[in-house]
Amino acid sequence: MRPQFEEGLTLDRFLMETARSHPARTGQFVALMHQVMLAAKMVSARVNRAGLAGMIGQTGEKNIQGEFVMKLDVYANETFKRALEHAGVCCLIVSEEEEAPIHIPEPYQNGAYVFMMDPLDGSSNIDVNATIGTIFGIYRRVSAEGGPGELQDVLRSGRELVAAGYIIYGAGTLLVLATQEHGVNGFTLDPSVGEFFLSHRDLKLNDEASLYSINEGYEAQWDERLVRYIRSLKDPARGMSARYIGSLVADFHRNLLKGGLFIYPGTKKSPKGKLRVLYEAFPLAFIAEAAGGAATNGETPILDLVPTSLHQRTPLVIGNAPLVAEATAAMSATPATKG
Ligand code: AHM
Ligand code: MG
Repeated sequence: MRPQFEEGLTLDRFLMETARSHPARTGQFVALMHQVMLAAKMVSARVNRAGLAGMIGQTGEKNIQGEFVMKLDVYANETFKRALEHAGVCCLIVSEEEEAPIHIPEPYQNGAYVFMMDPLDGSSNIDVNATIGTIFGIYRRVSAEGGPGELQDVLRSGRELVAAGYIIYGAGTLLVLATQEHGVNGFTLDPSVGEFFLSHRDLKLNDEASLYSINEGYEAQWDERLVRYIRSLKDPARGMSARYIGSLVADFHRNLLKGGLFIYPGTKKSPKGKLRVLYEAFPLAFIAEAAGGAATNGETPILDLVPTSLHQRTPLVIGNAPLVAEATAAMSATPATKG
């Protein structure tokens, strides 16, 4: 049975207490999470004064996905990278902002973990002060300890994740962490003391799911079955309502708390959709399953995928399990033949 943690517990103490129950502990996971907390606090502080500090706006460069890089994306990427490179806890880092895997530079030591991140998700929302976040997933390495990490450490099934989480920089800053053993817990940053405190204990998706989230602006590019399914959700008898921010992390978090369905489908133009397997879909699928929900690409549970490249994309259907199952069935139903 899981220990019951009281609200108000710091993330620091939560990590130490949960690590105690791990027979094979090396202290590296706790040390890694300390670096995540440090980077999260630095990015949170910068997000809060982004307008003042001139961080809003674009650097003028494009990133590897061909999108304009915002200044805050660059800052978040550098901050998380530095924090993790220097602590001797990672052997490889994968970032949305960098095409190649990031190896640990000399003279720092290689550690036991692989860290995958979208350092600042929802970047189109930066300059309108809407909620953005950092998404991360963590593997334990399979290659030999001590040396640099290898591609086999990262191109593997999502089922092998040891932990995943996200940090939301919104009205407040919240770090949500999911592990196999301790489920999903949320910790809110109190900026006046610089600590994350347990505020959302053992999160489970709300059963009374009445929200759906999809970018309906792309309806003309959808498969007809998806068009019909989304229309069916608008039947007043279903009592559903739409919410879509355009920051995956914020859309997911709201649906986690309120219950709902998020879909970023493949389209005629982009059959694999937009979202990335390793550092967007995998972490959120891991969290969704740990919170009693489900995630699929329409055919396969997301966590069963085994990516073959670092920046691979996938359609994503995620949220309450009954809604995910319903959506998947509707989207894969044999199209009616025209008579
Ligand atoms: P980003 O990682 O560059 O911010 O892009 C991913 C974002 C997600 O946060 C969000 O779900 C999606 O793009 C929104 O895309 P769209 O504007 O096509 O609906
Ligand atoms: Mg993103």
